[in-house]
Amino acid sequence: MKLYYFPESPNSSKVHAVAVHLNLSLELHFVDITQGASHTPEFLELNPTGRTPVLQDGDFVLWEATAIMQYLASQVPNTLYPGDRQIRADIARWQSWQLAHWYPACQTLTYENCLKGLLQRGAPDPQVVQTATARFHQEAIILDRHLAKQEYLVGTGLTLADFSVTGDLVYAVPGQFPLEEYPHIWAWYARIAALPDWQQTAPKL
Ligand SMILES: N[C@@H](CCC(=O)N[C@@H](CS)C(=O)NCC(=O)O)C(=O)O
Repeated sequence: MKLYYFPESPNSSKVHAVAVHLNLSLELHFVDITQGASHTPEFLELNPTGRTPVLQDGDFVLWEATAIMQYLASQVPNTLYPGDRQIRADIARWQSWQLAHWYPACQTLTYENCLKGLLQRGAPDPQVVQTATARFHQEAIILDRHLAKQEYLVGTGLTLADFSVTGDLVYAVPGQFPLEEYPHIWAWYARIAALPDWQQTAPKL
């Protein structure tokens, strides 16, 4: 299987981490999105949205990190994505929340407080940061309360849900996420970030 990816992006690194965790061998293809490499005619044939990551398994091409993680985890029996219907639904719940609510909350802070400067697009907009911070708190409270009760998002062990939701915390420090009030999120993130597969694949900040 081939993975077209941009290693500095959590969307790519979380997919890569799952493959490493499951001992699945992937042929890695670096796509330099900073140089427009995800908008070439060849790449758009693979993914018309012009985004990474993309998985290619023979004739089957799959984009969207969450779908790719589920596909990879469906290749071999494992505890990241157990067969039990309710556990899978619970994982889907957190992955859906991540896509719909957590990612947008984190992404705006990452962009305003970190990427904008790196891309030389000016200073953070205080109004946007204020609105994004309020939105971040709204979601972080839910996550922190949940993690006060259990070590991992679903059941008692590590699952795809943890890889999905922690991905957005990779830029927590440069993105100045207001995480001081959320000790359970920090402790959980530290546990995931210490995993050898995460260490091997996480963006090098
Ligand atoms: N919802 C997509 C988001 C993918 C995405 O936004 N990828 C970014 C990197 S973080 C990208 O490749 N952007 C290139 C571009 O938009 O030109 C997923 O989960 O895979």
